[in-house]
Amino acid sequence: MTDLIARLRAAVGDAHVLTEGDLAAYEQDWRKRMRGKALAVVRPASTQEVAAVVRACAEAGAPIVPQGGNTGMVVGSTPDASGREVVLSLKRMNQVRHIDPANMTVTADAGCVLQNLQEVTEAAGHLFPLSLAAEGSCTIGGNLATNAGGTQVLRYGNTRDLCLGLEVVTAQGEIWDGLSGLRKDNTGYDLRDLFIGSEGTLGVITGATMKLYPLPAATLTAWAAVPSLEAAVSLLGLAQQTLGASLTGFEVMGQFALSLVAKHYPQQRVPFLQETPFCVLLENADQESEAHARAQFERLLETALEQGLVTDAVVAENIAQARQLWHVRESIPLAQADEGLNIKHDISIPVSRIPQFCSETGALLTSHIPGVRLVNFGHLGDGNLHYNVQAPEGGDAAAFLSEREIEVNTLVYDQVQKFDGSISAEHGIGLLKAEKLPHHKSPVALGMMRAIKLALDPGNLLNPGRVLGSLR
Ligand code: FAD
Ligand code: 2HG
Ligand code: ZN
Repeated sequence: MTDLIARLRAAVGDAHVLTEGDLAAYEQDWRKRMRGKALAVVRPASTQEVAAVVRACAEAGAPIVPQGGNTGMVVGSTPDASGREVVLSLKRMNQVRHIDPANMTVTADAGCVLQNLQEVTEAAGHLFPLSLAAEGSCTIGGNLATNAGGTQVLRYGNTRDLCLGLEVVTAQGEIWDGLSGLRKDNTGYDLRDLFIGSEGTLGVITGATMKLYPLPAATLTAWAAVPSLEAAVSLLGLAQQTLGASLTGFEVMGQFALSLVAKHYPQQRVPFLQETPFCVLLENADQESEAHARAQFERLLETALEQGLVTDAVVAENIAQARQLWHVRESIPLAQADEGLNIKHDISIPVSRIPQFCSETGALLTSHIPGVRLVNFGHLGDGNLHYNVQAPEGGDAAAFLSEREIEVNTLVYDQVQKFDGSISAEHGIGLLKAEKLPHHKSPVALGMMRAIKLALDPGNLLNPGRVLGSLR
């Protein structure tokens, strides 16, 4: 392996091949579920350098773990404990390459931090709508590799829907320049869509061309107390009817999830916390004017109050207030982490069936595990719930996970299957859910996925074991 390290150093420079010192930022996943050991962390600065790194690793038979911001939720971007895997960090490839205003596209390096991409495009007068709480550290390459969702999917779709072209280094170390800004291109198989959502198992994304949108004239945020999940689903229907395409976000938050924010961040004010089992956060991005958006929002909320779908509501008066409301919502994953290790289920269910799913599954879980705490929130507008499970109050969270995680996952995922849902709506499979995938995907689908993996990466060197588990 000394030969490999020497080749990596030659490819990217000595200072960018890390083999000692504190590598926790690269070896530990965000949720602290696993800590691995890398053979080396390599930080290339260009697509050519990525290609040279991949070629060197391929010749040495060293597995590669691509890594962006390392904010993933399913342990996909950190090395295993073998000490054999090379972490390929894209963080130095962080430039916005080009904005094409007439084509409404932006082309950026894969390691470009999402918030930076949002800010640069906004300064140029455009909206890049992908938005999630990790945006200050996740990268556009990681967003593409996981096909991230976030809080604007209702209006703009997932990351896949925002992407027009990719640049990828293949498992053989070749560069595929697919950086097209075309909205129509039917010239055979869609290679771009193959790499999106492949979680680093098929190629290393080094650049992307993404769609831009006009900035809205006004964006308003409302927070509503709802008496039940059924009411939240009806409110979603009413909001879609009233606001049409202006409805850009519709998030639901359970009382216990919000109480964790109040507990761990007492400086934050959580509206209606004591009064209601669920709150909903709505966003209305209007192309006309703030007055128009406010009038529409008020009409919606008045009707909802009359119909008993909402018991109380507040519309943010200004941007600072809107940010505070979003901050409460986005603090839930952090507050949950502060509360202790936990089990996450990032599931999607047809929206209409979510209330029944929650009442049935909640009853099953509490009868199996008295005192279990459900941290329930998510992107209701997309049918995507974060149906998370926290150990009973005062219990040892690590012991709870080692004793009960398999049972809890089986119970929840069996319910998801019963309700025609998916066991991963937006976070992906990684290492954490790889064992579960065969139970929830048809043998035909799995067979095609394995065939694609072996065709593109016959040596199984790109993120081996993630998504598909062992290929043998
Ligand atoms: P990483 O975590 O570094 O990597 C994720 C996966 O992609 C790994 O398998 C890795 O190998 C692969 N990968 C990374 N870069 C590349 C590349 N250039 N080429 C090939 N493969 C690559 N996710 C959502 O979908 N919606 C949310 O609302 C959301 N909110 C979050 C909130 C918080 C507080 C946190 C911590 C996470 C959240 N996430 C959310 C999860 C996470 O932010 C996303 O999965 C994000 O897309 C990961 O980007 P990253 O750059 O951190 O990727
Ligand atoms: C979010 O929507 C993220 O905030 C994280 O997808 C979800 O912590 C989670 O379970
Ligand atoms: Zn989410």
